[in-house]
Amino acid sequence: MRHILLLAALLAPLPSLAQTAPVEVSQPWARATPGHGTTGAVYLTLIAHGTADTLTGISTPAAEMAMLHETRMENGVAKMVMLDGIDLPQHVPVTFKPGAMHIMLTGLKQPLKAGGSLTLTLSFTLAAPVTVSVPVLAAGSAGPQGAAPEHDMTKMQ
Ligand SMILES: [Cu+2]
Repeated sequence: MRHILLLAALLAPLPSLAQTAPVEVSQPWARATPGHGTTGAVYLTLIAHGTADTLTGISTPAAEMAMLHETRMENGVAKMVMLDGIDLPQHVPVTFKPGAMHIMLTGLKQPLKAGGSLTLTLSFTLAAPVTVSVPVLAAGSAGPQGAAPEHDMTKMQ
């Protein structure tokens, strides 16, 4: 009897030894690439539900390279800056969106077509990697469901 209880204990989840809670990936989307374009961008929102974490890498079978980029304005000129990692504060959504942080795909194996999708794997310092399916939206799209308003000034006090 004792060894059966021991086995049950071994099979039960061990919260104390488990990795930190998974990072939630919500509303991923990519913009359709015009023509035969080989460069694309993916946007999404991340929430670290465990401890604070860091997004350290991105990979996809759809492109040769996936990089973390941020578009910054410098002297009125939009510049893309490559980031090594992105800090994810605990429980605070971090949003990638057009004109700001984005995941840049270069060397796309085929153009991203609206209605299609691609698979993306995100790696973190602490949490286990997460693989998501990213729907491709029309080239002019601002995001899923028309995207949440970026800043609702009427609610800001
Ligand atoms: Cu970029």
